[in-house]
Formats: sequence, C-alpha cells, structure tokens
Amino acid sequence: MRIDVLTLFPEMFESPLSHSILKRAREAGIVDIALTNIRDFATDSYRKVDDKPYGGGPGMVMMCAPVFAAFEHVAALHPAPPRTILLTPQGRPFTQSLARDLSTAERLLLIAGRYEGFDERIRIGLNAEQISIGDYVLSGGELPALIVIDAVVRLLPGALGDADSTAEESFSEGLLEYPHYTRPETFRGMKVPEILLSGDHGKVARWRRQQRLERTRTYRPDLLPPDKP
Ligand code: 9D3
Repeated sequence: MRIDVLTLFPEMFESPLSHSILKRAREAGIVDIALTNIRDFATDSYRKVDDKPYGGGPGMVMMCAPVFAAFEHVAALHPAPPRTILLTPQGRPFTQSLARDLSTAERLLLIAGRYEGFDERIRIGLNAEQISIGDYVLSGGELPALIVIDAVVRLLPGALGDADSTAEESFSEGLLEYPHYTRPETFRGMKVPEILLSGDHGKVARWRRQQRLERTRTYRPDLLPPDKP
C-alpha cells in the first residue's frame, strides 16, 4: 500500500512512523508512506495557507490553492488513483470496520487540516471522503491521520510479527479482552487467579470467555446485543 499525507506539520508524524509495527512495515516494503508539507505549495511569497472565512466569523480557513497544488503534485508520484480522505470533526466515525475497508485500498491520500477547517471546495474538488476519530475537540488532523495509519497498516498482510498476535482479535470481535497476567504469581499481595495456574486448558478457555462477557457487560454494555423483552 502507498499512503501520502498532506500536512502543515510533517514533523509530527516522524516519530510515530519510526517505531515498532509501523517502522517494521515500512522497512519490509509493506507500506510506503510519504509526507508532504502543504506550505511548500503555497502560491504567494508569504507561504500563506489560510485565510479569513467569507461571511465572517472566528478563525481561519485552509485555502484551496495550496491543497490542490500539493494534491496534484503527490497524485502524480504514483500510478494508482488514491482514496482521498480529509480528517475532519464532521467526518464519518472511524471504526475497526472502516479500518478493515481502508486496508483493502492500493493507495490512500490523507489530508490533515489546521484552523477552523477546509474550504468546502477542497472536499468537492478532490472527491474526498471525511473521517473523524471521535467526538472530542483536537487541535488538528495530524493525530487523527496517525491513528488511521496505525489501525490500517497493522491489518496489511505481513505487518504483524509473530509476537504481535492478531488471530484471536478477528473471531473474538465485539467483546472486550479477558484479563492478562504474567510473572510473578504474587505481586504486592495480589495473586494470579488459580485457574490460570491449573494447566487445564478447557477450564482456562471457559474462564476467559466468562471474563470477557462480564467485562463487556460492566464496561461496554453498548457492545452487547440488546436485552430480550
Ligand atoms: C468553532 C468550532 N471549532 C472548534 C471547536 C471546530 C473545530 C475545527 C477544527 C474543532 C476541531 C478542529 C480540529 N480537529 C480536527 O481537525 C479533527 C478532529 C477532531 O477535532 N476530533 C476528532 N476527529 C478529528 S479528525 C480532524
């Protein structure tokens, strides 16, 4: 997969893209991620990328010209037509299901905004989808873009090493995980549940299933099917 990111803050991406699973996936050639600074495509000598909103109101708006120029530049760097995504608070909620859908694309082009938002003609002219990562106010689209990249890349074939298990996640979807324990058996008086030390794999499996249901009912009842009347 090829992923292009258009942003005013490419440096914000460097560390997260250079560690652990994302680092390995890039080094293995599973994903090719390229960062482009929208400011490099500003069309005036002040390198201006934002302007006042028509109709008045607070804040500034991302201008069309630099974003279109950056888009046209990166679009031509690779043969596949990109699935173009604006990170915006009014976007479609990002879910594991949307991550799975995006992971089937040959090419993604993510656009992270700052200020109050994008000139509407950017969405229309670039035929872009919009994604939000949740109902809270952030300072821009950079962290959301990184979250989309992380969730998508780990789904690409070969992206997870043997140590990073995903097999269970796929069939156990819709329930929270069971509690995990590792050595020592007792830590500050807190003991590992006896069943996990029993060596009885059937009992362990039933206990974990039960724990998952209980934890889901306690912490995330919204994930369970509605009660029968
Ligand atoms: C006057 C209203 N504005 C500030 C409260 C709206 C607004 C504009 C731009 C709020 C946040 C932002 C910057 N956020 C993003 O670019 C963003 C975002 C987010 O804030 N929450 C969840 N997902 C996303 S994706 C992009």
